[in-house]
Amino acid sequence: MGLINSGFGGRRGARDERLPPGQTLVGDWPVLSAGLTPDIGAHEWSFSIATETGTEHRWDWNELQDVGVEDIVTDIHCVTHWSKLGMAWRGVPLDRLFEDVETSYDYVMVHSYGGYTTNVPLDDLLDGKAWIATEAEGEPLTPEHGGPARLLVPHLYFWKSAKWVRGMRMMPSDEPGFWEQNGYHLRGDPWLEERYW
Ligand SMILES: Nc1nc2c(c(=O)[nH]1)N[C@H]1C(S)=C(S)[C@@H](COP(=O)(O)O)O[C@H]1N2
Ligand SMILES: [Mo]
Repeated sequence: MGLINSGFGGRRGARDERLPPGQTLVGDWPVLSAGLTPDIGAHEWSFSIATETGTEHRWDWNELQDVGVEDIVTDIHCVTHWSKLGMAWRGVPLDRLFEDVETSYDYVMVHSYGGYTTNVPLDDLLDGKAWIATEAEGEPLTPEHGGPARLLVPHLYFWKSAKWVRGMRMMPSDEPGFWEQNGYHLRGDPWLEERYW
């Protein structure tokens, strides 16, 4: 991966201040997938939120677009020490999708096509902090980067941003997803270096 020289003679610049501890800038966009890339067409994709009452809120591709997309510029940080600054994304805010969801549970298990899971506290998905992303850098998400749609939770390590996302299930307590069962931190704040537990 192409490393970008982030400093000028050791002076700390704006870029360094945006880099969490232990991270290195990359110019390209690495692909990190635990398994095979599922082949999901937008027409067969849907996203659902399931609550403790058995209620399931579901959006197909067109319904998701109708909720309303927004443009986001954000940095992303992978636990394997690479960060990418100022990426342009487009997606639907989770705030909008949770508007009609009634739940007393505080934790979410995120499920992907292909079987990947990751756990996120509900608070980390609301108040403008997370999106169902459908585009990056001005293009539809490619399959290897999670197309047609992935979760984007940029303030947490990038393993929380589940590719090929298909749904969320509310949970009464925090439970580990795929990488969390394999030693990754339950929350994953890059500024606190919550890498492993
Ligand atoms: N479904 C799914 N989502 C996933 C992963 C995965 O293996 N499967 N890998 C995670 C990890 S560890 C990272 S760093 C990012 C990588 O996203 P990218 O390949 O678009 O860079 O996706 C995350 N989301
Ligand atoms: Mo990662």
